[in-house]
Amino acid sequence: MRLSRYFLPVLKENPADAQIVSHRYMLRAGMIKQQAAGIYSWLPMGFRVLKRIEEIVHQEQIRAGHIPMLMPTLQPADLWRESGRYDDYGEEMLRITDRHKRDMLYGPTNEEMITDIFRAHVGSYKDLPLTLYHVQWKFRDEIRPRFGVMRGREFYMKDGYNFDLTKEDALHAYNRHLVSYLRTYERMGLQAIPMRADSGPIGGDDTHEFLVLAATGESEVFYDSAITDLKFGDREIDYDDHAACRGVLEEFTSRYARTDETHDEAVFNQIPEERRRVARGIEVGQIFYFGTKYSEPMGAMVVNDKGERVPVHMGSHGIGVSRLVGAIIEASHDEKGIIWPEGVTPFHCGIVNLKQGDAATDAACAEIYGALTAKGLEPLYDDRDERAGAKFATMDLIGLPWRITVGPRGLAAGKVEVTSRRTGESEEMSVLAAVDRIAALYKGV
Ligand code: 5CA
Repeated sequence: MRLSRYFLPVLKENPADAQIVSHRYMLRAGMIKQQAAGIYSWLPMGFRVLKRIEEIVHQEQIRAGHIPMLMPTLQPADLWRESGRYDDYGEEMLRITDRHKRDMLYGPTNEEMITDIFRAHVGSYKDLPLTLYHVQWKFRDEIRPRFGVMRGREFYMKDGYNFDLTKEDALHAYNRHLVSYLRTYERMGLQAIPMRADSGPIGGDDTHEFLVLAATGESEVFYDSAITDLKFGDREIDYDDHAACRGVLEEFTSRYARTDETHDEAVFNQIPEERRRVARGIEVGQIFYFGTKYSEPMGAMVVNDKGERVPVHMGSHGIGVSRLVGAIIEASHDEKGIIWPEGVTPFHCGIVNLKQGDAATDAACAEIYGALTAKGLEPLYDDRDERAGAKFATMDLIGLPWRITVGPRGLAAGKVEVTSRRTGESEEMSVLAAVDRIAALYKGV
């Protein structure tokens, strides 16, 4: 993409109403525009990041054996009357009446609808286990939408639902989700810690939230600092292996880590004092096991191997896809702007032309652009007729992890400059070496 042809409405001033850094930078970097309280348009730069996060979520879900599909945003109220949640959900549910006076709602989550799909099409234990998921817009009429996309009213969420014959199998699905979530967040450059939490309106006793530590997080968290040493890394895991998945869950949940909802001061105080941490975190996902809470009232039954009809055991598992855009910025920025991790960056590399209109400089930029594109990478080429300082400021604000700077002086010596946004360190090298360097940095990302 050439910046002169792109749509990047960067703001020079700090927006007055943005209280936290991610909200400020998302507005300043032209990623989003607020349309109503808690409702945002995703401008091209923001949309790119959202899609990259969504793609990682899909890849890791599919790797874990889960099946993608798509359910609508609008749902009939009758389904929710069956589970009893139409009345229970309260004012967070946006209720809509259509022209035939039928009660509808904008889905805040999809347990009822997926259970309806299941009961219509599945009748035998032989079709289990089954995990279906989608990534879809949700609406929760939050009383206090704030912090930009972090607590929106309309937000983008991955929600998955497992159907299993037994509680033991459903707990394996829970463990499998925990493992796949660890991989998912690490690929986004995040450490998200599973913490014992409260299940709220979704229900059930078993639930973990995944929290990214950040001073601006909305949840108060209590944990043993030893937990932050754990990394999932690139270990191979067989998602059908119950013991292996349980082992990972035990490893990542054996240390004390709880949100304020489940915090227990007496248990916490048994940890050596120097390892006790009280901090804040951003909830980027949550997994639940709730047994037959929906399958029983809604009649989602299968025939087991003895010929008996039994309700299926279920759980649901969410990732806050749009919230993650903000959470990643909270975890990765400096005073100049965003610093995107390679896994989610909107463009792989910026190209800054220091002397637009100079034949040799323009040609070298075009060569780099073409070579990166040929390697399957997406560069953003700042080909505007602007001062170098303004170009650098824009690049720093939008946070591409790598930048190639091209100017007549360097070119005379056969060199361009490759700069890391994270460290600020630059290295001079030939055009070809720069292209190879960038390509190598993205191998395996
Ligand atoms: N049905 C279950 C699991 S799919 C469910 O809805 N879980 S949830 O309520 O925990 O939501 C899943 C994730 O969506 C949360 O962890 C959070 O990251 C994100 N989320 C929830 N509310 C909002 C909101 N108002 N704005 C942005 N993201 C949100």
